[in-house]
Amino acid sequence: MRSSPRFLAALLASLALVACGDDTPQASTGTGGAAGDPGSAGGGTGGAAGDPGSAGGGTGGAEPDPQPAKCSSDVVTDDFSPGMMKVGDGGYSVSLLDSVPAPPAEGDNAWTVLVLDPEGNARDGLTIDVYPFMPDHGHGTAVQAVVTPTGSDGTYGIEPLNLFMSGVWVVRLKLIDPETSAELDVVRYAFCIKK
Ligand SMILES: [Cu+2]
Repeated sequence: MRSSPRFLAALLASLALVACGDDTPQASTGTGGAAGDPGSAGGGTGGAAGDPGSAGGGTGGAEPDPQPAKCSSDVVTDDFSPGMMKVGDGGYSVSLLDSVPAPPAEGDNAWTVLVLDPEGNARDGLTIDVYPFMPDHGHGTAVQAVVTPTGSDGTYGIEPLNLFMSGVWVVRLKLIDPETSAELDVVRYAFCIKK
């Protein structure tokens, strides 16, 4: 069940979206539709090229960085902001309420997330599987993040989120119904992690 074709399709679709520099629509609010047809992954019709080079916010920043992160040029990353929300194909939303440190950085991070169901209700009691992954290197982390409910308001703590090297990390959160083991939704964050 866990590696169902639907999941794989969704993953591929998301990767395709990321690669096409079109990740932002996932963050849109609104209940409408929840269409989610992962099958459209192969789409990538004309013009989707984009200029991935503009992803990381560019050079020439004010603060000198002795060891700038080697972020991929073809993965669009998110700019961290507290509360940033991702909506999965199934209509569930995950808001990243807080990250320690903020923005996420190399090493162990602690996240607090809020999960809402498609109707917008806080959703407690879910199993959340956490998959940090570096797409440019093809590896995750050996350190298993522990997910702990932090209240009865749909919030969960995630730590340690072991982003052990600088570069692009895609953190995938899989929402699972603990009673049926059914996968309810998947959302993902992508950050350029710096030292
Ligand atoms: Cu790596």
